[in-house]
Amino acid sequence: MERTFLMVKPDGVQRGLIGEITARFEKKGFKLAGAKLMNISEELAKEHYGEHKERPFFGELVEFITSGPVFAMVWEGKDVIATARFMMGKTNPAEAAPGTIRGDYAVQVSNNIIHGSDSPESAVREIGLFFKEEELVAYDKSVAAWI
Ligand code: FUP
Repeated sequence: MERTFLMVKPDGVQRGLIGEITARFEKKGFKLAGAKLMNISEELAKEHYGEHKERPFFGELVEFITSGPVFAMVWEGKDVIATARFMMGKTNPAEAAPGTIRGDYAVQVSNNIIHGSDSPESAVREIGLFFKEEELVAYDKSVAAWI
């Protein structure tokens, strides 16, 4: 089953949106495999955003993502990488469709609430950066058994 790395950024945590964002992925039908509230070190921030290190906004990006706790998550499900990106909306919230997370809750690109892996390779890399294998939980999720 496919896995992705999602993270509520410091702006989302400060604004009390962890529950709202997590609920969207739960209700969609994806399965939470791991989650933690954590502070990101400068070293981890630079590694995570390594592909942007030559971009003019890199310094601000690292400063922002280390400015307060993030809520890091691993989600599982069919096509979860692409579907989660679709649910997040475009990187620039001004272009993100209403109904998407960024479309509903964000205004500017530097504070766009959520991160999500953009490919299977990124997902493997980012899950490995943020989680130890033993922090990910395997379990059956059968809605029918509970209702
Ligand atoms: P995404 O995959 O949607 O998170 O977008 P990118 O990897 O292109 O960008 C990573 C982060 O850099 C964005 F979430 C916000 C920030 N960014 C800026 O601050 N300014 C820009 O012009 C582009 C991205």
